[in-house]
Amino acid sequence: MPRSHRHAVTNLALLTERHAMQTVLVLNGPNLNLLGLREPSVYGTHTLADVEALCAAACETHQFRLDFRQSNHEGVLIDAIQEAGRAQATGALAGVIMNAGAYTHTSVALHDAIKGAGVTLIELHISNVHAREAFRHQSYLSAVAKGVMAGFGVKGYALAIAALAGMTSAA
Ligand code: CA2
Repeated sequence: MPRSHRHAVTNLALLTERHAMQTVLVLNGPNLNLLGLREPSVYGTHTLADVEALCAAACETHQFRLDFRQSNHEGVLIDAIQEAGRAQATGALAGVIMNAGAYTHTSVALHDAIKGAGVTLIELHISNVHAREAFRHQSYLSAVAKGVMAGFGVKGYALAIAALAGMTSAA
């Protein structure tokens, strides 16, 4: 095979590989680092490390690469969403699963970031926020999210990854 064709084949393989291994960003907001360590009656006994392992398994099933993060800082979350928007535009990122914690109920800045980044984002809550205090019924994220997952415990993360896989698969 001529050298130039060999390059074409290699490039095609790299391209296919890139699309087969899109990244999913799982973004966790304030206080979620305390998961499993406090309030087990509301959030269960799984730690954030357990959630990361569960997401890693779900990503392996759906042939995604996992980028798993947590921050207590609104600006850091906004930077991550902007970065995700750029990555999705290149085809490298399938989407974002975001548990914004209490920022869900307060943050116009996160709303604007998601909208501005044009990123596919699934809003996630471990608890059923609608069965809790009235202040948790309001979300600044829902209107700019592709979908909302709430009340399925930490298994919701795996369900959301499966939902993203369903959205991005060619079939
Ligand atoms: O149900 C969810 O996943 C929430 O997003 C969790 C947030 C809460 O503010 C939302 O209304 C619903 C709280 C995350 C803090 O998690 C903790 C876990 C253990 C101990 C203390 C806080």
